Amino acid sequence: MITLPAQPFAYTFELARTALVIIDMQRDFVEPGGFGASLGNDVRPLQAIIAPLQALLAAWRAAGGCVVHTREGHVPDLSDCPPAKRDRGQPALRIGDAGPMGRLLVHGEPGHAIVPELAPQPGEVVIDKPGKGAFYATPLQAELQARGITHLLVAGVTTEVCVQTTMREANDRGYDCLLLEDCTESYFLAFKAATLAMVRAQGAIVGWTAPSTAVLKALA
Ligand code: C5J
Repeated sequence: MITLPAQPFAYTFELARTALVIIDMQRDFVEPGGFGASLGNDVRPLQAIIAPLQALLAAWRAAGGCVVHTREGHVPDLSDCPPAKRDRGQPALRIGDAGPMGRLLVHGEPGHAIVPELAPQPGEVVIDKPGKGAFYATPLQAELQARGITHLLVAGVTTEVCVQTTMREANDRGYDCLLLEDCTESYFLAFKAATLAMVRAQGAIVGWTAPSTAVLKALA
């Protein structure tokens, strides 16, 4: 068992029963010209988490931990994209439109890919998800159950959308979730801070938060 300092109190997990879940670290969210930028966002703050996440991923792999990557996106005919999702707002480009990195949030397009620094390795779980939460319309629950996973270390983007939605879905399914503070980011600083506070409020009502250095120290 590993116990590390976290908020609102110490987090305990067993390596063999814990997955590192990296949410949507796709070019479409962190690079100019992608889906995130099409909504008018400055994507640069999201790029800052690549380095700490890369260090954590390397240590987690070296320790033999289970790794799960998710990608938000849709099949090319957009049959898994509700019109409400595509039509919402007034973006410069919509899901499925052609941009500099190919069609936005469409499977197989350059922008749909995970950034090269965090690219999945053979044997790691890759979940393609049409929604914000990683459990909706995906095999994630089955993949975790098949591996005996009970705890999730959660990272990725964006904190208040796909990361938080996935944590809440996981929490309702009984997983103990730790959100890695410096390995998640939002286009909105205030939204990230609010999400961290919401997650750990009321005695870890959704989960715990800690910096990735706490995990690195525990694994060393
Ligand atoms: C969003 C995500 N923000 N991965 N997706 O639309 O958080």
